[in-house]
Amino acid sequence: MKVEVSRAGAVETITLNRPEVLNALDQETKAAYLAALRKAARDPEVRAVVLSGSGRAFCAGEDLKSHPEGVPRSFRHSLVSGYNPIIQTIVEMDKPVIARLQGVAAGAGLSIALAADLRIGTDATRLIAAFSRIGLVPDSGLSQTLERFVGPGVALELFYTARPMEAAEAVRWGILNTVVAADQLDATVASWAQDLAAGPTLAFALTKQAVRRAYQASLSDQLSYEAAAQELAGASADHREGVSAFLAKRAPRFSGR
Ligand code: LHQ
Repeated sequence: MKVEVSRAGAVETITLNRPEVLNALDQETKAAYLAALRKAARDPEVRAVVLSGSGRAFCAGEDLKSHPEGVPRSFRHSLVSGYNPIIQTIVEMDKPVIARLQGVAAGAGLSIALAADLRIGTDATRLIAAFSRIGLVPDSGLSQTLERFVGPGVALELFYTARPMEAAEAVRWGILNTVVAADQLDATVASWAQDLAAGPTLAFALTKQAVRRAYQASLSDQLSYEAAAQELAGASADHREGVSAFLAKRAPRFSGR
């Protein structure tokens, strides 16, 4: 299977499984990936998602060996039907998404990593906006997502040079949330994901939306959104449980509702 899905409690892990090509994405893999993401997004039993890649890399982007004539028939079609819905599903799903970045994320693989909510890496993590090396422009949201982390000057430097960004630099920019020893990566990702899956899922969904819309909204729009979102979160069982737990000086047991 080019994409593997596994479940541990309320955590769904979706793994790209083509290690021989650093998990590069051909047609079949993109279709299976999108289907797995959509299924996880829809399933109320799933309360956190981990994006992973098997072998030494997270994902090397488009499979450059999979096009019979060297290039896809239409780049636009490849994006509109393949990558864009993958990115939108990750960004819009109403549950936390963690990218497990044990090695290189390049091209659209980097775009996928930056579409996740959180990123956990190791000393071997390398982020490469590879597009200019093959005469292409950043796609799958990267011109926006990377620019938001580093600003326009560094984003353009990274796009023009396609130099690898090492883990320490990615931490400084806030791209990697944490870096751990390679042998601690799985335990750390599992622990973060389980904590998120045990959290107030509705409040997390509204928080994710709030942060996403913050880029477009005026302050007064954002204040209105926060008030409406808080009305919803405030009516949830998890809010009542959180307050009860606080008053009883115990840990909350969130149900996700
Ligand atoms: C690969 C790939 C790969 C196939 C490594 N494909 N085999 C959207 C719209 C439509 C079309 C175009 O694209 C897009 C979006 C994009 O993603 S464009 C960007 C595509 N990706 C790249 O340009 C990255 C290409 N890969 C690399 O630059 C290097 O492989 C990196 C820097 C990722 C890793 O370098 P190394 O660690 O030195 O590994 P390697 O190069 O030796 O790769 C290992 C194997 O994986 C090797 O196969 P081989 O048979 O020689 O062992 C590579 O050919 C294969 N591979 N990326 N994208």
